[in-house]
Amino acid sequence: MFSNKDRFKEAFLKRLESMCGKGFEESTKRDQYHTLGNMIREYISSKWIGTNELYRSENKKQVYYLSIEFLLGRLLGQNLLNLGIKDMVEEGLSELDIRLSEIEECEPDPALGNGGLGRLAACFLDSLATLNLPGHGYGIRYKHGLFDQKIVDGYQVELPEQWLRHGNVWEVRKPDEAVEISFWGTIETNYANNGLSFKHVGAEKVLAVPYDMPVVGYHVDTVNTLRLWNAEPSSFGPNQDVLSYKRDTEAITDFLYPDDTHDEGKILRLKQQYFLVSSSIQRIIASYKKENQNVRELHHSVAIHINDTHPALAVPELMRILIDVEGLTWDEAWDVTTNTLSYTNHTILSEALEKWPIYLFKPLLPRIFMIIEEINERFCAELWDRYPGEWERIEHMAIIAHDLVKMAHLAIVGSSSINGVAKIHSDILKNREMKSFYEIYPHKFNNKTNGITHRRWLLKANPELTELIKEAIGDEWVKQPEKLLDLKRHVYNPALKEQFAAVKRKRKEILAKKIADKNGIIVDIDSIFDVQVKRLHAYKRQLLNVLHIMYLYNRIKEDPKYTIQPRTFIFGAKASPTYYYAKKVIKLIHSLAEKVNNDPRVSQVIKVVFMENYRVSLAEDIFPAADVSEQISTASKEASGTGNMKFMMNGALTVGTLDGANIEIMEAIGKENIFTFGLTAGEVLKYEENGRYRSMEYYHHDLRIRQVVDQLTNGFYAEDEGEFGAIADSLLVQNDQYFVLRDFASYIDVQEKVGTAYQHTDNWLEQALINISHSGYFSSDRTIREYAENIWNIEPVGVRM
Ligand code: B1H
Repeated sequence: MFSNKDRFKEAFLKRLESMCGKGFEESTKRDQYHTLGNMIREYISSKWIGTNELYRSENKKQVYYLSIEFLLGRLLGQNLLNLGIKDMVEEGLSELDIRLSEIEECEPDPALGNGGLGRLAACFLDSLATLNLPGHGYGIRYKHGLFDQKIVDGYQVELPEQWLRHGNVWEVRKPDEAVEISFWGTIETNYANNGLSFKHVGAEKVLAVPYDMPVVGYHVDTVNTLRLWNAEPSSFGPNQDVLSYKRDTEAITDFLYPDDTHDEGKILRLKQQYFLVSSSIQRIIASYKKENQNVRELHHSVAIHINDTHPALAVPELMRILIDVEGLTWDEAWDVTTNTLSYTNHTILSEALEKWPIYLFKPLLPRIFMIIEEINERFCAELWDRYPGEWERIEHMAIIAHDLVKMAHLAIVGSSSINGVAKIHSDILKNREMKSFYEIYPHKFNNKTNGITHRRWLLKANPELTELIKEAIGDEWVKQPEKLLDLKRHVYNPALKEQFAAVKRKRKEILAKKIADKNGIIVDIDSIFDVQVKRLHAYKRQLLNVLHIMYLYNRIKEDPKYTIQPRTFIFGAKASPTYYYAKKVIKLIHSLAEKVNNDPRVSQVIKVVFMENYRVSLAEDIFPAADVSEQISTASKEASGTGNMKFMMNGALTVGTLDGANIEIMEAIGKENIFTFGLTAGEVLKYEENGRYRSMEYYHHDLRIRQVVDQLTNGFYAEDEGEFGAIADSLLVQNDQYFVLRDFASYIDVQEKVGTAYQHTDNWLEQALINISHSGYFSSDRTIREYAENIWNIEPVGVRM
């Protein structure tokens, strides 16, 4: 049906009728979306089956990527692109007077993740499939993904996300592969003929039903699987209240916790984590045993990756199955477990560190808790041998201490590999955060700098730039993104610069139209589009950006002769619903926008725009239109960042601190092609150690700072003077934990340089092109190759249909 345009059209019309029970004329856009989606899923299915059969028959090692989040974004366009049938379908549809882009808009944007961590998992899936690597994602099929954000009077309001309301055309329910998960109950220990055995009695059982989604590689026949688990009632005992049992069970996969880099510590979250881990590992072992006899050799055929600590219960769960079900000894099971598992750390922020109180943990997961106790005892005994008498060190490293289960310690002890997500982050793990573990396990620690899939963030999001690059250097880079470097030879070519400027302009116009439609704000296409889009968090310092704009406002008002390059400041950010400070910053951005955009003179040169409901699909409109990328986290706090890479790939210049992957971006493109400022990570960490920072001094000595900070609470930005009190307090009363005031002057300076640089158009365009040409290194294909070779030990399997 996809062999040529006419066949496609014919099949489409026929399918539309049979699926929707109406003729073409009466069909809605959504009918058309569902029809096309189903046709494509069907088209994929032969490749999907073929891939699975091949993996079975070749019996090569496979990796399972366990993640509590997969921030997929819409799949229709990406699948069409990867299958190589997008142009044909687009043409066929247009002959039926249907615009593919309008159909794509009908697809809900599955937001099964909060931010970088979940989006990284989605990029990895795309790279695994494209590189023909046998790797699959295991996650949770949340009924409600990350909330939809509405702005009402400048305040964030959260609405439940409803991606499954009209069904999901990509998924296949596999009830035959459902497994049972046990919560609560007690453990009976039996001393049978010279061995112990354990029986979990009185447990509450939950059924985990898998829903599989195909992951289509780009222009290859490999189709891997993303398996999302759904919680459903299992059998229940005679005394159970059926309705409340059903409600409690389904609650497990009801919603995604809306916290980014923050640990919620709720029992339902722990249930989610064990639910994901237990169902995944049970199934992985079952499918291993179909082709292999000996579970002692599991690690030769299977690698299981733990994405942050959320799936760290994989350590005791794998032990449980190997010992209680498969009958291995402790030592045998430990050998298999530690050789199968690997773990990525994504943050050093202490508020993100997962620590479960025993009083919650032990009753919910009694057997798992016993196993963790045993792991802990053996680990502490080893430490005692190595550091006799060093109680403090041992207490500090223990997996269970002060009535808490420390998930990071569990993951470190139970894995063969521990990696950070950018060089500086991995170094901080080794030399500070996890120093004591690095000392005993130096071989386990390594770095894997994050990447993004250029197929979504360049080919799909920016077809105009894609075409331009192809015209300049051909298309080898599409398969080998590092070849974008070929563009470097053309950077000074005036025609290319001009064409790039035209592409950027076109994308700015498209975004400007969206802004006009959604926000009712008319922005100047010739202004710098200066963009900060990411989760709202104090450490990411949206506030620094805001204070700079407040300063500019004051400058423009006070000095009639002050001229600057016009700028449009664009924000997009969701705040965790319970994060008070973050929500106040959103309100502040709106109050600032109100003032700036309505001032006759100021609004001639600057505008402030907050784009509601930032998500993957909106991001695809924003990155291609950006001139300036704001990556201004407090140095040492942003483990890597991945938005920075998406901007770079689309030819925006970075204003950034020396943090996360910004540093590696700078090393790739050269210092002269990035605008860096502020404290270094070393300086921040030193301040944190010696406690010598006094934000008040900066407030008193810099008039610009005093003015903007005072304006937070003197009625300038809110009638209610208390409205932004919490923000002012964070800066002064709480001594500015994230060094906003410390970096303020440096940020103002660098922003002035940006304004001037933009006026040297030729030079700016060259710098933008240099950024693009070095962005290939930051493709997740490079990252995934490194994981495959150095951590998972997996090889490509040549799927050929
Ligand atoms: C990142 C998280 C995170 N780091 C806890 N940590 C969560 C932690 O729901 N939770 O409990 C959710 C998310 N997310 C991000 O990972 C880092 O901040 C980024 O710097 C990094 O680029 C990204 C991917 O590695």
